[in-house]
Amino acid sequence: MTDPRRVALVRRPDPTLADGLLTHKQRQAVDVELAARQWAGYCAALADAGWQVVEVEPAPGHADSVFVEDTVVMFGDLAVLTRPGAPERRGEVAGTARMLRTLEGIEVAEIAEPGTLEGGDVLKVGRTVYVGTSSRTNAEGIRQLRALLAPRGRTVIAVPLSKALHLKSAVTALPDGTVIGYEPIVDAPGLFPHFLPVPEEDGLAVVVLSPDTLLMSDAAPASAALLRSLGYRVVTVDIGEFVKLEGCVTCLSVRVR
Ligand code: CIR
Repeated sequence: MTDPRRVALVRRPDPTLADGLLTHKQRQAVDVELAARQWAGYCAALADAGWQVVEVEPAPGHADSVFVEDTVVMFGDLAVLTRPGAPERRGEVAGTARMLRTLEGIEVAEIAEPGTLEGGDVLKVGRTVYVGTSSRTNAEGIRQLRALLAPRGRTVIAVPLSKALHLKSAVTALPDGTVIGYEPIVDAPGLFPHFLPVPEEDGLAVVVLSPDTLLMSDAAPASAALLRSLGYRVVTVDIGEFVKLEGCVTCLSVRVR
């Protein structure tokens, strides 16, 4: 059994990565070897920040499996396995489930048919859990998540989403609870008590590496400068090949604790 403290789950890009699903973007050629180097750089940034980087077993033939965040959402010791709205992605969940069962003290629940939910739609801010009503997450999935979390003292707030793939393709959160987003693709910024627009779409996604350090794409210098001016240290990585497939920094890992 692995001690789950400071574990970050990742999944190596599949050789078919370039065939990943697209919803809002036009297909661009993806350099799979460059993507592999970018992925290694992303994992190194997590490790440098003190995370124990643990690989989930590959899901052969699943082009989008590198976006491991979509397969599970962690709420403290509770892991909620998802049921992706994209049928092509459902085969990615079993490997994540097997990995989670090797982590000590983690309780595993799951979203069941006909519910659908993808991890990219779930944004945790303190005890509040915002869930995007995307093309991948349905009302039944949100109901099931609410039923799992209400007894654990967490409130699920559903957020309309029409201009982005996932909720976290439009907004993410800073350690102090400020929700940051790229306003042109946020349906209802007024739903968040503290909302701060960032100047670049590539700048809306942050991974909280520690209470004062954020990981973000290197393609958003003005947003990075804004976040630095707020007192955060910002580490940047090149994830350009994954952005072509509608991914961002958050979706490439699951921080367990
Ligand atoms: C998909 O369409 O499912 C992938 N091409 C991108 C998933 C990105 N995941 C995320 O932002 N959580």
